[in-house]
Amino acid sequence: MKTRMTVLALLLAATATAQPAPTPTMQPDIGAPFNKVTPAADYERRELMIPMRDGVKLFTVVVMKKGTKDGPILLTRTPYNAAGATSRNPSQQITEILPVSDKEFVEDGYIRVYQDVRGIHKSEGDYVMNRPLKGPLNPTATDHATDAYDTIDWLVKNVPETNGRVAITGSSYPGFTSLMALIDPHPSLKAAVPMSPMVDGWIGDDWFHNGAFRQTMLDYFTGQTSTKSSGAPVAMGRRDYYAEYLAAGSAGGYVAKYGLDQLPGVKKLMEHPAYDAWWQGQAVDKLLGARPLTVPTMLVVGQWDQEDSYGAPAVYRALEPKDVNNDKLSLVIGPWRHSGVNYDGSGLGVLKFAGDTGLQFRRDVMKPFLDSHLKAGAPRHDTPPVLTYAVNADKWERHDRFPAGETVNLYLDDRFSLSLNAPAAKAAHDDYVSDPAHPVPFVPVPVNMRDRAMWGSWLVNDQRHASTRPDVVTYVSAPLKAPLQIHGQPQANLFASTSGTDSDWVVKLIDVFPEENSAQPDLAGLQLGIGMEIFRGRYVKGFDTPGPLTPGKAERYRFLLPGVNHVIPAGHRLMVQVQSSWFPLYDRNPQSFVPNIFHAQPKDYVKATQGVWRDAQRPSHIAIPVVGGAAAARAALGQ
Ligand code: PG9
Repeated sequence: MKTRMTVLALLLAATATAQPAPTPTMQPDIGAPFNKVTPAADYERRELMIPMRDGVKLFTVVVMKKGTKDGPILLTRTPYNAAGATSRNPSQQITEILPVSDKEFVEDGYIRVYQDVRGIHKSEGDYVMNRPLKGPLNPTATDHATDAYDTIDWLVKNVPETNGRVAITGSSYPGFTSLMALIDPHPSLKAAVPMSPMVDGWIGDDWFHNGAFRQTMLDYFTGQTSTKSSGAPVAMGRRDYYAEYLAAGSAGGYVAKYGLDQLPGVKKLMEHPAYDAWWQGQAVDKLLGARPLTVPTMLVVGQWDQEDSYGAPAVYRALEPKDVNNDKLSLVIGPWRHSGVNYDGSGLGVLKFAGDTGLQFRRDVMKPFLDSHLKAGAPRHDTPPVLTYAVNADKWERHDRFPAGETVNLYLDDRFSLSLNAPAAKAAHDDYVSDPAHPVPFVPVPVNMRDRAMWGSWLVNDQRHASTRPDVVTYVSAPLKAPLQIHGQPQANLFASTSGTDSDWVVKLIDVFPEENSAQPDLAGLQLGIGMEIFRGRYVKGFDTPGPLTPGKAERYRFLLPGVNHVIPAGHRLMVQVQSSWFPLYDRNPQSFVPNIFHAQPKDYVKATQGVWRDAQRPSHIAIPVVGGAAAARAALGQ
C-alpha cells in the first residue's frame, strides 16, 4: 500500500513539473517564431533560399498538392513578391493560395514555383530593373539568364517530387524573365510561355513608344524601387493626373517636384531619351534573334495590351525564321488587356466575348502544350503556329503565319473619307492646330491613373471623346458592305508636316459600330480602337538620331500598330484619327526641338499648325493586313 501511494505521489509531482511556466506579463508579443499550422491543407508549401553561382540566395516558394510524385515544375521569376503570390488567401486549399491561373496546372500534378528575382522582396543581392545581360551593360557575373539556369539546376536536383522537367512562364516583367531564361537555357527547361513580355522598353513596351515617353509609368518606380518591398505611391494628393502633369510642366518637372530623381532607375531613363546603345543592348528580341531557338516557346499577348503590346510579336518576328520545322514557336493573341490572359477573359470594358477566353487558353491550349513537353506519355499538343481570337466573330482561329492578312492600303482621302485608291491630287492636306496647353486626353478627364479598371480597359474606350475635338482629324468610310478581317499588325504611313520643329503623331485605326443598337446600347455608335500608336517626330530619321523637323515639310512617318485579329462586320465603318498629343499617358511634345524633352521649359511649348497630307506624292495611308487581300477589301468597302 505504502509503495502504491509513493508511485502516485511521484506521478502527481511529475505532472506538476510538466506544466509550462506562466508567460511573463512583459514578454514581448511580437518576435517569437510563428509557423502557420494548416492541419487540413491539401498542399505542401516550402520557402527556400536557392544559391546562385555568386553565392547570392534567391527566395523561392515551391507549392504542390500533397502526394505529388513525378511532377513537372512550372516556374515564374518575379519582382512582384513570391510570398504574396503563393499566399493570396488564408486558405488550406492550393487553388485558393495560388493565383487563379494556376488552378488547371496544380490540380493536375504540376509543382508551382515562384521566385523573387535578385535583390527584391526576400531575395538577396542587388536589384537592377530589367537587369541587362552580362556584357557591356552589366559587368557582373549574373543576369536573369544565369539566375534562371542556376534556379532550374537546383530545383531539379533538390525537389524530390519532380520529374526533372521544367517550364517557365509569367506575364509582363515575369514574361521578360521567361524570355531571358531562353538565352542560355538549362537542359531541363523544356518549354516557355512568356506572356505580355516586356521586350523593348523604348520602341513599344513600358517606358516609351517610338520615342514618346509614357510619363504615367513614373509612379511604377516608387512602388518598385524606393524600398525592397512595395514602396509607397507618389503623394500626389489630387486624383486628376491630367491637371497634375499639366501643372508640373514636363515629365522632368514631375520628377523634380516629387523627388523621383533620387531613384537611379528614373535617372537612367532621363539620361537615355533616345534609342542609344543602352536601349539597343537590352532589346530582348535582338538578343534572342542572335541565338538558336531550342526551347519550344509559346508567346502570348492581348490585342488590347495597354503596357506591353510590342514585345510578343517582335520576338515572334525575330524567332520565326529559326523555327524551320514549325514546331518550336507559336504566337497567341487573345482579346485581353495587359496580363488579361491570367484572369477572367469573358469581356473587356463594354465588350463581351464567347465565354472566358482566358480560361479557354490556359485549359485548352497552354496546358496541353506544357503537358506534351513536360509529362511522360502526354499526347502531342495541337497548337498551331498562330492562334488568335477573332474579335467580333467571337471564335479562336488557327493560322500558319502571322500576319494571315495581305497588305492593302487604306488611304486618307478628301472630305475626310477613306479609300482603297491612292489619291491623285497635287497638293492636299488637312490641318489642325495642336496646342500643348490643351493636349488631347487619352481618356476623358479627370484621369485617375490609380483606377485599375480604367487603366486595364482604356484601349477599348469609346474614341468619340477625341473625334469631337478640333485638334483631332477624323477620316471615316461608308458602312461596310461585307465583313473585313484584319489579321496582323497594321502599319501607319503618315505624311505629315508641322509649323514647329518637333511633333508627336498619334494614329488610331477604329471600328465604328452602327448608331442603333437597342439590345446593347453600350455598343451603339462605339468608336472602338482596333490599334492605336504614337510616334515622336524627332526620330523620323532614325531612333538613335533625333533631330529638328523642318517647319512645313511633310515627312513620312511609318510605324506599326499592335497585332490584332479583328473582324469588322458589315454595317460597321472604318475610321482613322490623327492627333498630336495623348496626355497625360505620354508627356507633351513641346513642338519646338529641345535636346532632351524631359527638361523642356515652359517657353519651349508652342502651338503648331499640323498638316496631314493626302496627295499623289504624299499619300497618307494605313497598310492593313486583310484576310483575302485586295478583293476582300474591295468587296467590304464597295470600291
Ligand atoms: N508592364 C510592367 C513592367 C514590366 C517591366 C518593367 C516595368 C514595368 C509589368 O506589368 O510588369
